[in-house]
Amino acid sequence: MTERNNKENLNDRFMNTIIKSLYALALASAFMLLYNCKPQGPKEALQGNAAVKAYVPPGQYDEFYNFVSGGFNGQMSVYGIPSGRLLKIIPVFTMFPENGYGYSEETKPMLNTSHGYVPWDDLHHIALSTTKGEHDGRWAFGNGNNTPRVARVDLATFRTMEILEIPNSGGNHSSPFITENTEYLVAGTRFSVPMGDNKDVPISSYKQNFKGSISFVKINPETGRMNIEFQLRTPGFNYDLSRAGKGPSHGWFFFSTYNTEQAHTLLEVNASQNDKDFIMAVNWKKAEEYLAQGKGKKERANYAHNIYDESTHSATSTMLNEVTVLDVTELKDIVYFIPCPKSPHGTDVDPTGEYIVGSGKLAALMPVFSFTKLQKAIADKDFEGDFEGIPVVRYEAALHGEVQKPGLGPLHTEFDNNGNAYTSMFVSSEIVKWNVKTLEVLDRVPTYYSIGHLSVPGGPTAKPHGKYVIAYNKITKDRYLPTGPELTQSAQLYDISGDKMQLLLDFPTTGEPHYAEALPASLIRDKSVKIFKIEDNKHPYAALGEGKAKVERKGKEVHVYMTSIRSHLTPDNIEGVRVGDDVYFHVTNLEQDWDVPHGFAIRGATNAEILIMPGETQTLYWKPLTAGVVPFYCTDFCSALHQEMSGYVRVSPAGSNTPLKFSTGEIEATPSGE
Ligand code: RUQ
Ligand code: CUA
Repeated sequence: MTERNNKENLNDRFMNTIIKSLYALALASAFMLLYNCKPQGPKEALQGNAAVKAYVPPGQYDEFYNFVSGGFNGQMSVYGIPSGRLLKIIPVFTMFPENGYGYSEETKPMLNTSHGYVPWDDLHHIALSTTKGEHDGRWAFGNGNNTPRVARVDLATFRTMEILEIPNSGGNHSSPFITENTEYLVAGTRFSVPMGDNKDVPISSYKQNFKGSISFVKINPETGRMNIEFQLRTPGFNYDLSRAGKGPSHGWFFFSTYNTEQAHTLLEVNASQNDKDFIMAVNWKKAEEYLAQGKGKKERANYAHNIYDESTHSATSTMLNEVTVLDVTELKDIVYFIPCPKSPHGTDVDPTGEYIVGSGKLAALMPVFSFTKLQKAIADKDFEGDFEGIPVVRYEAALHGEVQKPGLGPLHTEFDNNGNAYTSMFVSSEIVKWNVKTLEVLDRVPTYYSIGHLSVPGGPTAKPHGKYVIAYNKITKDRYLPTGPELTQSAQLYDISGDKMQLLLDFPTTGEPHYAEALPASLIRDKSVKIFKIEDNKHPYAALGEGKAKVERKGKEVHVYMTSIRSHLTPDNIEGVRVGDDVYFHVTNLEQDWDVPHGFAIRGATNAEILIMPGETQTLYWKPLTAGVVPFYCTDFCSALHQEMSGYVRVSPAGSNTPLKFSTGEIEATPSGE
């Protein structure tokens, strides 16, 4: 084909897509007219007892914890449901000045990667650990979408305990999704990239050189520790989202894919050509067999594994250098493709484990596949062809049925405990409720506006708790007081206990919420850690009592072993520090009482404060650059005498011989001549 022809071809396709998009827009507007986007005035807002249903009286607790991804803020936030009250922000992939995460010496290793210190990421999905398919309240996992990583948060401390980098990945979007007993967490690459020894190849050689990769991260059932057990090398296109099978389909994973066109430019047009992309069905038990037979190939790979140790209150970062790869184009029966209309986004498995829902972003219907039929089609070799040697199952052979006219732009589906599904419709801005067996649409409610993910408490598990669905919307527009060009992000709570869904509450969220999960508060409330026992503190620089406080010099390094207790820091007078020293304040909080953190900050430190929990030690690094006397203080209003909780460091010029001295409560006679 000549270049001109190529261009014309592209132009044609571009026009085609524009026409299709216009058509979709027109349909969308028609929908908007039908299902008016604006609330119908106070009538709708006050319908029934909406306010009462979302009201949690002062002093009372919410029924559910909602763990919400923060998207581009790299954090996880925790809300109470039904009140929508923000309870906590958990920094995961992002530095957090509020408590010193990523700023303190102890937490810096958490953000180490093969690229060095990466203090930001884009956290899209949450997975709460399960046992026998049900929430067990142990851990929350999250993905770093940009610099591929997965993280584990402990639900007893609400802290990030572990971050594992994912090598051979071009962006970790289809992650973290977990198996029913949290055996594995998956991390699938969104972008295919060149892999192996030669990665310096022309972008136009996508079809030959670009590959996909799915990491199976094994979770230690006792400790929660993660390690990459194996990676599947898969055909080069985009892997978007995933869900594990459960019950009868336990042992399988399902991934949505797009860009099976294998385009590398203007994907908006070029990746929307195929009528159907694939849902990739992965038989991971089969992969385990191959692994046990030694069929995996060891490959060099460079990636960081960061672990926070609760007894030393410190993280360590270890660089690992090998992964085991199983090539699914060579090893048969691990992977099958199911055709799925028009660039599927979400793929979701219902609580019984029998039905797999595909959500084509550009499709006018939603296919629901049957696991039983899929197994039969595989056994009967009922295939319509292959893709790079991988069998493509005949669409109708695996199909349970199609949800007709569900709405526009289906993205994600959650389930209740009565056999119903709830699908978010991005383009028509609504949640659509339908029956999983009969595929009949039962109800629809508008969302304000452009819903992305949605969450039913327990929605992805074998036993959904039901009751509510929460919408996480992409556009906020006029729902709140304007705050300049950037508006707050927005979630909405709906009651789903009746036949008809009912809007109860709008609440703002931080960052951009993608996926979220909710579990009953009773699962974790009572095991929440209140303090760290001081006698268990194994931090090498801890001062386990005021008598142990001291200051030591090792060359240019000055280590201050400091303690904090209401309402003083020990020592609070330090002399003998010199310009250019590397000063480490190791602050041990001696309190053994719930909710009494102390903070520490010193003037001019190019650093955040640190916030130290009872029984814990944290370290702030400071390099004084000018001589003088520098105040430091506690940043957390801890008692009536909090403002008194402060001290001074005297900094002398480099090379001076001011003796090293430290004290608290010592009053000397004013030295004469100084
Ligand atoms: S995505 S709005 Cu990054 Cu989970 Cu679907
Ligand atoms: Cu300690 Cu304020």
